[in-house]
Parts: sequence; C-alpha cells; structure tokens
Amino acid sequence: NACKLMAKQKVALECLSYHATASNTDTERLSKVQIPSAELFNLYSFTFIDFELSDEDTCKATIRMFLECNLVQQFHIPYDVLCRWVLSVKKNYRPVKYHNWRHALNVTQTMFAMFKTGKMERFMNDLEILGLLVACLCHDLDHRGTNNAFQTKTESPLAILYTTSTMEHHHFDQCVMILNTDSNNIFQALSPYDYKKVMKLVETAILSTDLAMYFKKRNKFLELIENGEFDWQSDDKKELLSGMMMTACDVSAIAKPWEVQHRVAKLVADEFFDQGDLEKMQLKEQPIAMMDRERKDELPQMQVGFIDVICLPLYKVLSDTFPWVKPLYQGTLENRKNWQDLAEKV
Ligand code: 5BB
Ligand code: ZN
Repeated sequence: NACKLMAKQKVALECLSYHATASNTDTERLSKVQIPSAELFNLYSFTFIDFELSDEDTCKATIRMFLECNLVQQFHIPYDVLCRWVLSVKKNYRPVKYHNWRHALNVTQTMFAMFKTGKMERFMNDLEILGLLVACLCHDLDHRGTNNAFQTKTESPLAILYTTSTMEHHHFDQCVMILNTDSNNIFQALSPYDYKKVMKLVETAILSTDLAMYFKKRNKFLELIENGEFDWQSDDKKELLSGMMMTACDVSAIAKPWEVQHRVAKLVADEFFDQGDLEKMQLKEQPIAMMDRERKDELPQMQVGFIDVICLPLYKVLSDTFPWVKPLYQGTLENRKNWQDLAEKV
C-alpha cells in the first residue's frame, strides 16, 4: 500500500546517506595482515572480552572464527570478499553505547564458543554454522539505540514499514543490503539452493532476537525438552534450537566475569537512559523505570529481574540439555549474587 511505499522510500533515503561499504584500501590492508591464533584472542572461552582489542583486532578475531570453522574453504569464500564484508558490517553499526559493533562481535564469539567449547556444532551442518555466525554478526545492524516500542511511539518510517519486530526486520534488511553490495557477497559461490537456504536461516535467526519471539519459542522448546527430545535433526526443531541459541548469545554479557558484566550493564543502562531522555523531550512522556536516569538506583534489582525472568531459565534448560555450555549458567548465577548484594545495599 501507498503508506508502506512512502515509508520504504524514507528508510531507503535515510540509509543511503548513512550506508557505507569498506574501501579498497582498508580491505587490502586487512587481507594482507596475519590473522593471530584463536588462543591469542581467547576465542574458545565463554570469558572472551573485547575491551583490550583494537578495531583492527576485532576484525581479525572475526576472520579467525570463520577460518577456525573452515567456512572459507568449505564455501569458497574469496578471502578479500570476506575481509571487505567484515569491514562493511563493522561500518554499518552506529557508535551507540551498547548496540554497536563490539556487541555484535561478542554475540558472534559466544555462538562460536557454543559450537566449539559447548560442543554444539555437531547438531548443525556447515551451512547452518555459516548462517548462524553471519546472523550473529549482523543481528543488530544500524541499531539506533532505541527499541521497537520507541519506533512505534514516534511513528518512525521503520515502524510503518514493519509493525512487529520492527528493528529486527531492519537489521536483516541491512544484512541483505551489504551482501548485495559489490564484492561483499560472502555467499557468492553457493548454489542457488544453498543460497536461498542460508538467507532464510539468517532471516529467521535475526528475527528470533526480538524478545517477543523468544518468549513464544521458549515454551515450545521447553515442551520438546520435557518430552525427552534429543533428536535435533528436523528443520523445525533446528530452527527452534537456533532461536534459543541466538538469544543465549545476545544476552551473554550477563554471564561474563563480574567486572565485565558490571561495565557492560552500565553501557546498557546508559543507552536506555538516552532513549528515556528522548521520550521526555520529544514525546513529553515519563519513561519506564529502566529508561529513567532518575531511577538508576534500581538497576541492580532490574538486573536480578532480567536474570531470573530471561537469562537463567534459558541457560538452565540449555545446559541441562547440552552440558558443555554450563559456564553460561554458572557465570550468570555468580552475577546474580553480586547484583542481589548491591540491590540489598540500596
Ligand atoms: C527486559 C524486557 N523489557 C521489555 C522490559 C524490561 N526487561 S527487564 O526487566 O528484564 C530489564 C533488562 C531491565 C533492565 C535491564 O537493564 C538495565 C541496565 C535489562 C537488561 N537488558 N539488562 C542487560 O544486561 C541486558 Br544485556 C539487557 C538486554 C538488552 C537488549 C534486549 C534484547 C533481548 C534479546 C532477547
Ligand atoms: Zn543484540
């Protein structure tokens, strides 16, 4: 309809002025440097931290994960195309406080650690591993530091275009746009059949990072587990499992060593507070507690709530089913204690 067309044009125009792909100079430089070992970046660990990495290191770490999964060989990804694509993805994250490139890298690394150290790669074929790593790296592309509710309230062009999972649809659109840009298509050597399949997989995985989707899928997932399901081979079960894994990776900052979790939670809070400020000023609205900087004392209690309602149930069922991902559960439990202690001080 006409309204959606107009919205689409507006989004396209907005993105045109912002979108950038990597330069040939940057691509050439990255494609010529040595990629350090996975051990050097601590990529196999659930305690990976990006804080000390330079921007170039973050690109190298990303490439190292693709190499380590043998994806470059397996899918005949030209190495310069991989380098250009990584740089382009990085460029299309905005410098917001939390939902930025560093978050994308951390989410991707947790997926990698779940595959390797968590021994979950045996439940996926190579195409699915490729799709999930790509989905992780792209899952918050062009995030503006504001959530779906904000898009709806401000009647942003994006919200008119997509009434549900607004931002997630946009993240996927951005992902497709980068792949369709000259010499950025890491899927270029795939057969038409595999190409379609991996794109669908990436789309489903990115859309499942909407918290609303997570709650829907979690019940189905729990049902399967309760019925003693240990065969994850069928397509719909794999889709369910992939969605759970995406959320597990998306919130995995909650499982990091306490100093890291504490620092990241501050970034999350700061981004929420910025949205709250916008709501106060633009919409003359009182933001919810989570986004109200006047109520920052309630942060520890909110983190306990977040852990109890979203994170622990997810990590519990995952680690009961896939025991090698238990560090995610244990780390979260440890952080719950710390947040609870802080909550009791206030
Ligand atoms: C989350 C759902 N929301 C609609 C209402 C508030 N809740 S919450 O009570 O669980 C909550 C979560 C409250 C405060 C929070 O952060 C305060 C700093 C958080 C929170 N969310 N804390 C975190 O450390 C992280 Br990480 C997050 C995730 C933010 C992005 C949400 C994407 C979820 C994907 C499944
Ligand atoms: Zn995310």
